[in-house]
Parts: sequence; C-alpha cells; structure tokens
Amino acid sequence: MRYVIGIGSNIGDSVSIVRRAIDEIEATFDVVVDERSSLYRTRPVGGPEQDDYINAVVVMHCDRDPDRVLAGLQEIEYEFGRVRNVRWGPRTLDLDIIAVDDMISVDPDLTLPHPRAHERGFVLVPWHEIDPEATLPHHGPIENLINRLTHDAEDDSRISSASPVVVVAGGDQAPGTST
Ligand code: A4P
Ligand code: MG
Repeated sequence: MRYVIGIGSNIGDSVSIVRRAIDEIEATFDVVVDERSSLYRTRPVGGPEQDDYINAVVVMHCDRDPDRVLAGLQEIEYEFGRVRNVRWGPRTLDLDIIAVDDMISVDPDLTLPHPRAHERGFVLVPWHEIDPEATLPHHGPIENLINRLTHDAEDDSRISSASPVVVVAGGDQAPGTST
C-alpha cells in the first residue's frame, strides 16, 4: 500500500523534530520513504494563536494495515512528547495519514482520505512537490485544489500556507530564515 503521511511541528526545534520523525517512521515500519518533501514554514491554520509550523509530506510503501500504521505513528508522536489537549493547538509532532492508495473510510478513528487535507495548503503544497500528478479521492487532482486555495485566498489566512516559505531542501543544510 502507498501511504501519504503529513508531518507538522510547532513546538521545540521543529526542523530537527520533523527530520528525526522521518527517521523514526523509516525505523518503525522498516521502510525507506520513497519521497520526502522539502520542509515548509507555514502559518497556523485554526486553533488558538500559536507559532508558525514546520510541515512536510512523505510517501512510503508499507504492507501493514492502516490501523496498525496509525498506531505506529501515534507511538512516534508520544516519543516526541506530544500531549493532546487543545484541538488544533500547538504540538511537538503531528503525524497524519493523508491517503492510503485510493481507500475511502468514514471511521472517525481513521478517516481516509484525511478529512481536511483537501483544503490545507500545508499538506497539499509539500505533497504536490513530490507527486505533482497526485489526486485525492472525492476531491480530484491536488494541483486543482492548490489553485483553488490560492485563488480564494485574497483575504484569507490560507494564502500563507498555500505559498509557504521553503525552509530547508533536505540534507544537512542549515535552515534558512523566512521572509
Ligand atoms: N484520525 C482520523 N483520521 C485520521 C487520519 N487520516 N490520520 C483520528 C490521523 N489521525 C486520524 O487526531 C485526533 C484523532 O483523529 C486521532 O485520535 C485519530 O484516531 P490528533 O492528532 O490527536 O488531534 P489533532 O491533530 O489536534 O486533530 P486533527 O483534527 O487531526 O487536527 P488536524 O486537522 O491535523 O490539524 N497549521 C499549520 N500551518 N500546520 C499544521 O500542521 N495542524 C493542525 C492540526 C492545525 N493547524 C495547522 C497544522
Ligand atoms: Mg493529527
């Protein structure tokens, strides 16, 4: 199965946390990720006033069932000290399953595709970087979804996450600063 995983952090050294989380994903599921996006600095969407996020998306192939993958991701979140309290509040690490092949699920414990992915630049833009042809079940090509976000964003906070600042292109390069 092909998994698209969204990664976010806005507490602590988020650039390092996101990179280490990708290493943990590879170790936990005994895979090498097929693709990893750049790291993006994005404005927070929803929730209380909080710091900018670092977001990234990875694609991996894994034989495990989605509920087992979700459990593994939640263990990694806890290893990084994630505490769940405020909905959409700040977090050291958030790992979401964005899509698994073309699977559709309405189970609240694991909704596929992720119920808000189609309207979130901080998911769509990094995903598009590594898979420009991707489509989201129910919603169509992610390229169209991004164009729609950008188009609607004249006075909408989503513009900042639809046009994020690329922080790091991967590797050992020091993070750049946002403009
Ligand atoms: N769950 C259901 N479907 C899924 C899925 N596809 N992937 C359930 C992962 N989890 C899924 O998640 C709550 C419950 O969702 C879990 O128990 C799981 O069984 P959570 O991670 O505990 O809580 P959360 O992340 O606070 O809630 P939620 O609704 O997942 O938040 P979102 O929608 O992920 O938003 N702004 C920027 N710029 N960047 C961000 O990364 N993230 C959020 C969180 C808000 N604003 C942001 C960002
Ligand atoms: Mg989450």
